Amino acid sequence: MIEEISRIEAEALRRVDEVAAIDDLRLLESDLVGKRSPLAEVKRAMGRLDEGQRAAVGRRLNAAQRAVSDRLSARRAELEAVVLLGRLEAERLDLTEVRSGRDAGHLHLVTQVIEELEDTFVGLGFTVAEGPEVEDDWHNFTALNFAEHHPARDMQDTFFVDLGRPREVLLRTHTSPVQVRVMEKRPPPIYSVMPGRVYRNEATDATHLAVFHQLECLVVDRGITFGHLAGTIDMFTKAFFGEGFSSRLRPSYFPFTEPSAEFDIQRPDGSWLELGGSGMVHPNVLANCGIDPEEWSGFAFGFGLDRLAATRHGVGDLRELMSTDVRILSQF
Ligand code: FA5
Repeated sequence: MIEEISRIEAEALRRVDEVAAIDDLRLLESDLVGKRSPLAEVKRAMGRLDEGQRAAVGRRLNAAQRAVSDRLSARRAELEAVVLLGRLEAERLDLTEVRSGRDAGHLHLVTQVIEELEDTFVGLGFTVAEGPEVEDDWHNFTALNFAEHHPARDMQDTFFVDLGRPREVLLRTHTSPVQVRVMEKRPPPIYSVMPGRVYRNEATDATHLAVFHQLECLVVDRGITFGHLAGTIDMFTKAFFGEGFSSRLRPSYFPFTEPSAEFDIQRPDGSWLELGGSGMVHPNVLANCGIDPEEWSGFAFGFGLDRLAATRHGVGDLRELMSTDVRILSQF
């Protein structure tokens, strides 16, 4: 009987090795280890043996069953690997094709502007700071001296987030809350710029987006005056745009600066581009951030980056900056 088992085992192993497809292996498996397999027949026949013989045959039978199942598992793994390789090969995407060509892609126009402005300001001795896009009322409004029910809060139409108390959590409407975060975190002197995405609940048109970008500049030090503000704006204008450009300030109102001014830049052809808002940091804002307004003073300005990028590249409609159309994107 032991010889019979050896013969069945050798035959079974040979058949496993010969199988070439995973489905055939499944069929073979039930032939070799199923209830009607030759080894199962042997097991049934063992009942007729006496006890001494039965132990020896039983050990041999177990070894044969294990050898056959081990060979089945090994062959299954081999065949599954072949199937997987075939599938990977069939579904392969050659991504290098996209990367190596002339149309290899580039940074978005606004990202290019942000990186250039950061370089310009870092060159002037500023650090770069960031803040969250989901803000709270304190940083976006209250710390910036927007009175609770003052209409100034409606200057910037706000997207509120359904979280916490009503109107407590919102998508920041400007980058000015990052000023507050910077002042809360570290003591003056502060020379920082803060670029980022902002959100306003506005109808979009050629000059307005609901999601756009600003860059904020904040300086807090001893003896800072309006002259430093005007001088810094003019210096950055020339460093970023070139010597042919200049800037001007016009009186305006923001709750967080006093006095406040809008600022424009003049192109070499004499035309003006309205860029952003500015002013001396309001003493209430300094105090709200734990800075003594008797000892320190500062200026801040903030401007729109999308209008800047669009003007520079002659894009007439800001909405085109949001386009995913390759015919538009590949022009820049
Ligand atoms: C502000 O957001 C102030 N935080 C700016 C500021 C900073 C003032 C520091 C004083 C001190 P304003 O809402 O005017 O100000 O927006 C500033 C600039 O963002 C605008 O001049 C414009 O360039 C850009 N901007 C405003 N709304 C939109 C919009 N819907 N789409 C695209 N750009 C916009």
